[in-house]
Amino acid sequence: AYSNYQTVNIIGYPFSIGQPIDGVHLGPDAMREYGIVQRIKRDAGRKVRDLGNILLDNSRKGEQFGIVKDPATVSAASKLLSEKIQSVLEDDSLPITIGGDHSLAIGSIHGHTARIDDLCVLWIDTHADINTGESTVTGNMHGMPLSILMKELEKKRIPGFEWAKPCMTAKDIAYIGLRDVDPEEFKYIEDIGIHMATMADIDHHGMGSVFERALDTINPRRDRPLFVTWDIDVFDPSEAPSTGTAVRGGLTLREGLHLAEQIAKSGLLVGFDLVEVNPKIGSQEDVKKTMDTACFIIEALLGKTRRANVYQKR
Ligand code: EXY
Ligand code: MN
Ligand code: MN
Ligand code: MN
Repeated sequence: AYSNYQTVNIIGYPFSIGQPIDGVHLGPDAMREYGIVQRIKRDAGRKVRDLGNILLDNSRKGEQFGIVKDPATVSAASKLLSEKIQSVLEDDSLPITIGGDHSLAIGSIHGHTARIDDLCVLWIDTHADINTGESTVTGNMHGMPLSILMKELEKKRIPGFEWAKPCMTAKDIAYIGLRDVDPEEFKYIEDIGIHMATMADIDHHGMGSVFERALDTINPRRDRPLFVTWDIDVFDPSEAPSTGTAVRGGLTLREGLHLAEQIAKSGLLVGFDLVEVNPKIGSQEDVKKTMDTACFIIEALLGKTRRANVYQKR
């Protein structure tokens, strides 16, 4: 098992330029104020280090490539995250990156693949986040990170990401939770052959078998290190209202916990992101509920179960 790390390192990524709504860059500090570090320390059974926020440039320049907004700023910030992840992985710990918008996955996944061989990824999200410069309708880079990482889409890459060689292919990645996929994204997913478990699959098969089927696809011998990039908007807005691209018909908290507990139990987890919490969206109780949902998931990914309020030592 890879997940018997004794140290968990929290990295804050205060970035919002991948999408248009103000506030998502405040996610890391809002989660700290909410008590995420203490909550993990209380039950984690591991050392928890808060490494602070990446010192990045989160200012809009108004640059565009086609309709893609501020790709150079997104690239520079993601590069800093990749470098940070690589240095943290050197001292044998499990990095948790708290966003910030989902463009951060460019840096987190690149950083992990630079240090960990044979990495596979679960993309837990309402959205496919695989738009290219040609296919995007909004120009928002939080809808594009996977297109920058996929070898099969290298020819469609926008300039400015030369530092990040494409590091993922179809057999390395599986989606769980999709329900808002653009037509062009769906074409890419079909052409490339990426495994997708939509909300319909979850309704039909249940989260237990959806997880097993996803791992059967990307990790058949259960011997590949697993990275998880978790977009809080995968939840139903009733569970996580404070996020920029909420879509009804999402996960219940119980489905999310079932998935996170299975990931932890696999013993394969080597790192994860928790993205798109926006503390400026909705009422105070909306924000609190969203951050509580995020904390539940982080604790469950680190091994907390509903059997007992103490992390099971692996
Ligand atoms: N597919 C739409 C777009 O490309 O803009 C919406 C993307 C939402 C992305 C959020 C992070 O999950
Ligand atoms: Mn996303
Ligand atoms: Mn999303
Ligand atoms: Mn989102």
